Amino acid sequence: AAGEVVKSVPPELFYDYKGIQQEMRWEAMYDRGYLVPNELFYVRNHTATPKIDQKTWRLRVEGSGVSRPREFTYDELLSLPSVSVIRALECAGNGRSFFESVQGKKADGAPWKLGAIGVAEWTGVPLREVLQLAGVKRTAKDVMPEGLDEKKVRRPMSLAKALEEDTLLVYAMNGQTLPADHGFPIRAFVPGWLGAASIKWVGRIEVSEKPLFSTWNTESYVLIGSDYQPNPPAKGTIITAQNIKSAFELAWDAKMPAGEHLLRGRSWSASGKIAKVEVSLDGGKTWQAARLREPNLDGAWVRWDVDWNARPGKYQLQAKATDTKGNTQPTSVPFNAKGYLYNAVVSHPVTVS
Ligand code: MTE
Ligand code: MO
Repeated sequence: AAGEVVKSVPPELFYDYKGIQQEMRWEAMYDRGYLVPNELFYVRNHTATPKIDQKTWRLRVEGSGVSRPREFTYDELLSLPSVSVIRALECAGNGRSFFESVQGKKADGAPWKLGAIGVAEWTGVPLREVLQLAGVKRTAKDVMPEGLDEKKVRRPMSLAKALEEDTLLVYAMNGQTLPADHGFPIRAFVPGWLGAASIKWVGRIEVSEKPLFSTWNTESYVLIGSDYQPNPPAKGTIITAQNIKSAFELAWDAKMPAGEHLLRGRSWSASGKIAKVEVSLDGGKTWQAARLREPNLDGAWVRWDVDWNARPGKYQLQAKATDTKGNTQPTSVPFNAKGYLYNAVVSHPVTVS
């Protein structure tokens, strides 16, 4: 149903799945800058965007892992030291539709192509500041932010991840007050991890001396399939870090006139900067190095381009990125039931006439 997210999601900019999952169309990035503007950033909600009044909103920090459980008002939180980072946020299910279109196996969930990612500047208070004010214990193990949405979406992270300097409680996105759909008044931002760890509309943070679980790390956001082992109480491998991928800034499918084109795209890795991007204009037979365009920020993405004198015909364009740690995109990915972490090289269909 329409109206479940607050922002306007015109069909030329987004694919809509059930009114609550809005995928950025990559062609809309072609003439834009490094960051994805808030209006074009993908939205992934489990239910409708809640409306929260920041005057009555409180953040409660509690659990066996803190010695001084306490509450913060919005103003108290905003008065704490803050930092800004430019980083990618990506859904674990980004690329899910390719399990079906390439492998013929349908995975559960929204059939994202590659637009469930964005890069923004996130401004907020390091989570560790808040944890320290609540007297986080050395013996604390897991930290679990919880959303104020209908299903109280929540998912734990290790204390070590929570204490990293760029794990944030975010209140601004690209210099603007955090939009409702992206978690107003406060969202977690857990860099490099699956998007689901970056809990929106946070109202409570549980800190525990025991490992924490929720259905979002026992049933959802786990890799389930014959290549993965159950990991009780989780039904499979619990996902933490994201991987490496590439996308063309082209419509899906793309149609273009014959002649000279500047093909553009972006590549990203959660493990480091992109070292090189190779592009194939003939379905993987021959490859050429794309030109990389600065900036190339760690944990964000790099823009790249190649010239193409396109003759009439049907093409499968491919892009393959390698990061500075040597991670590269594989040719195939083992199937998992919920369709996470598909990062094989994708064939992008283009018709030139
Ligand atoms: N937080 C809450 N409270 N509820 C949600 O449904 N969705 C998660 C995460 N945080 C979600 C949430 C998922 S699966 C992703 S991919 C990101 O938010 C999406 O963030 P965005 O909508 O700002 O792009
Ligand atoms: Mo997600």
